[in-house]
Amino acid sequence: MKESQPSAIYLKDYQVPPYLIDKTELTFDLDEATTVVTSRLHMRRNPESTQQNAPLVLDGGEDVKLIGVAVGDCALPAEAYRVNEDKLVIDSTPDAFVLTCETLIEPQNNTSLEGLYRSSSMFCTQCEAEGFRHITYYLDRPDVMSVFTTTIIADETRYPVMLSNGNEVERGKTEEGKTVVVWHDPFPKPAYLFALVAGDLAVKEDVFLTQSQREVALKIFTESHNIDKVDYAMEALKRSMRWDEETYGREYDLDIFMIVAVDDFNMGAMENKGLNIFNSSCLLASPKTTTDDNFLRVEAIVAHEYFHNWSGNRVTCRDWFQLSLKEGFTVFRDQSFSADMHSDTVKRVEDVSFLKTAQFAEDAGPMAHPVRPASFIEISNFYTLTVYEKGSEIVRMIHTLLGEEKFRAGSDLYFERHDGQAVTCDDFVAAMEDASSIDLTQFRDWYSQAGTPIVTVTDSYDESTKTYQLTMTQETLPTPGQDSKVALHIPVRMGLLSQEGDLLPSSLDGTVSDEHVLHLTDFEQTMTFENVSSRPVPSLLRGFSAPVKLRYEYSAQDLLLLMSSDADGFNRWSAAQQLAVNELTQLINQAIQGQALSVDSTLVDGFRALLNDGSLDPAMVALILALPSQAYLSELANPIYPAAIKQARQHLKKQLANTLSEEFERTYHEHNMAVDYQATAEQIAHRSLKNTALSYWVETGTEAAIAALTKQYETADNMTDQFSALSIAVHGQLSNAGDLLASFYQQWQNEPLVVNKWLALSAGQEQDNALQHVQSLMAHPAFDLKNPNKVRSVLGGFGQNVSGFHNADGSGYRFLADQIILLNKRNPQIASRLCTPLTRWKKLEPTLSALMKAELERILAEDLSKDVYEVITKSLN
Ligand code: 0A1
Ligand code: ZN
Repeated sequence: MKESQPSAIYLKDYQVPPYLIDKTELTFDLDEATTVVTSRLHMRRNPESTQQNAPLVLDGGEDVKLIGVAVGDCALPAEAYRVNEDKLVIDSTPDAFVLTCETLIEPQNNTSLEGLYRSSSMFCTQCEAEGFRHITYYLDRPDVMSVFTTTIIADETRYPVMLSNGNEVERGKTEEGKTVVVWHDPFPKPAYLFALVAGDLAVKEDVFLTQSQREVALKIFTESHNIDKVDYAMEALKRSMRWDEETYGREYDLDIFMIVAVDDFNMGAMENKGLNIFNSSCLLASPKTTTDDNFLRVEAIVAHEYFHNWSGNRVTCRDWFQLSLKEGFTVFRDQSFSADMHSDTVKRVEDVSFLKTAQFAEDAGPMAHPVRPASFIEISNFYTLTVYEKGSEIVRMIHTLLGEEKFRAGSDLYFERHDGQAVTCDDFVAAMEDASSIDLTQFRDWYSQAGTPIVTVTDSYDESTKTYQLTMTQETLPTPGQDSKVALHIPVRMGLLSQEGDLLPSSLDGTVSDEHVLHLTDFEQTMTFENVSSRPVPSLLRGFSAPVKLRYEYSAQDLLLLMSSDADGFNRWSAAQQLAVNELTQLINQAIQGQALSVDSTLVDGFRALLNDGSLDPAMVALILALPSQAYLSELANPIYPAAIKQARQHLKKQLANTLSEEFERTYHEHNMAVDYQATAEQIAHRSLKNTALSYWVETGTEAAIAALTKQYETADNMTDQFSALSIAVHGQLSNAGDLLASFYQQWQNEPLVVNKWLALSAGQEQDNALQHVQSLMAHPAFDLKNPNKVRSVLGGFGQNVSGFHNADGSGYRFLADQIILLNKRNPQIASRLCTPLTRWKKLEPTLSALMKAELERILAEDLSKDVYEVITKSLN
């Protein structure tokens, strides 16, 4: 452990910056050995600051070497400034001045992938959240917005492409023959949106005509061997640009929009102004190498980064506590876009499943925090599911409360009022409120209160008066640092069904309708519906109208009725899922108690009906047939017995497969169509049902099923079908799984993104010697500890491996802890993310829990990065 431990910073301590930077002029002299960065910052004291005599304190990093600093024309003598750890402090400055700094950095030795670094043969940057300070000394905070001019000097033979934000305004040569390119971005921006790329890159070009008839040049850059895989991203970009005009009235503002793909990247992608940088796994796509899921992910991320141009760049965050201002809103925008491009219900089911599995777990664990955190040690740890996904749910609830039209008016007002500013979540809500005249005072608590509310509903029906009463309570359990909780404003969209499954209109507060939005604002509330002609079955929380845990005692009959008849597609899925959860919960308990597992007939009957109803959307049928995941069942369990969950799932799947084998076989063949691959909703739906049916069918172990799988693997003309066959063989533990894995690697060893999928699947393979297998993968030539995608594939895959990771001797936990210690200093962001599975130790059954805790303690004994330190200490608290 270090002597002085990292300390937290607090939202309540926010102060406006004492200095402003109107203009930023940067010169990069790029070189293999050292890169020289010269900055000229046009600075002045901030008239709004109360600290008029404060010294100038610039942020830097231990990896930045200061060569010289000048104020105006005068180089500062050594006694006029000091470098304290990572800050440059200048005690006295004029009110307005130009500060010149010369610094040296070594991008080739930068393994953290923050600031300027090398990926393959190119230079690239990642500055969000606080990466810019690893390039040069600066006021590296989002409320300091500046107009950037960037000069790049490099050897053109190695770096023919030299890019930065905005427009290219000049090109020339130095006396030594190096090439000089100057970029100017007219829009003031914080340093976290700065970007630079230099390399030998291929480009795909296109043009977009905006709604006001301006031509925008679109350019996607990759290493030359990947340029055949960007067509899909380019089309997705154009769809996004059009959608943002049509849906939000937002037009693109520069004459050029560029995207660059890099192989080494900590996250998915980054919205730098006019120059987005993408993890190649989130940009490149082709039918032969990319699965349906990955196509949709590329489209969603291209859209997400593009939408940030308004929600994030034109209007940005005042401080990092407000991160959800841009992320929650932008996720909501990308989710709506994908829903519009494909299927609304399918998209909602996928997003909600993810939220309920992963965000709910985060919100119930030691890292639980409000969507607008009140404090943090390391901001990189707060790019979380809570800030992103729950943040999006908050925006969605505002949309539900205001309705489409007023929501759009609120968004228009927000962009108009705050264009060019750095603002807060509260400013966003205020714009929504002002444009709609709807009071969101209580609603604002969603931003400051952590934890998932539990909403419990009971009901009663009075035959004689035809009235139906719903009583709802809400409770949010304590989270770290928040012992007592307030009642939130929870919108509950709902309707009533008759026992025959028909819509049952009702009257609530004088409004007669099939559907109502209830406002749960107290800890307990009763709603009375009038004119309800018969005893209803309630369809509650339609479309998942609020991120809560709903508790209502549905009978199996109620669930079957909702599953087959509810008007809301999302709730049809939700009822089916509840039915499966109920079944699995019983099986898990039997497994824990060492009893024989026995499956009830309700779910089997429900699935049979589903498979025999030809009128349903195949995508929805596939979603319903996919049993609740190991991770979701772990979220619901307390304590978690991983092996019992796995056993219950396997048992149920086999029972369903054996009982409904004919239905699965027929469904497989019905949806196995010969078509030219396209990533359209319709084709994706058929493939997903076909492959889901196959995964059941092979559980029967019949020769016909195995032969169908093998044939599909061998003859598939697209990665979705090939990889599905392979995964089914691996997860179904078929005897040919090993051979197929080997042949798959042989075939795809020169396609790194496909190899990453192979690494993840191999690491997740349940087997007796799972740990040794993962260790051999890390020694495999395809593995590279410097590449975050590969680390995520192997260690992420291993985290899902129940027999390997949760091995009773603790070896799986020890192995993961070793990798965290190894990466702690090299790449703190990745190391910190790898800690996530270990943060769940308190919920595990006692023996595993103790083993996991011991590993957290072992990590804590190391000299830790801020990132890892924060997660480990909070987990042990
Ligand atoms: N703003 C990006 C996410 C992002 C955050 C940090 C990064 O580097 C550590 C990179 C990307 C987004 O929301 O897509
Ligand atoms: Zn984002």
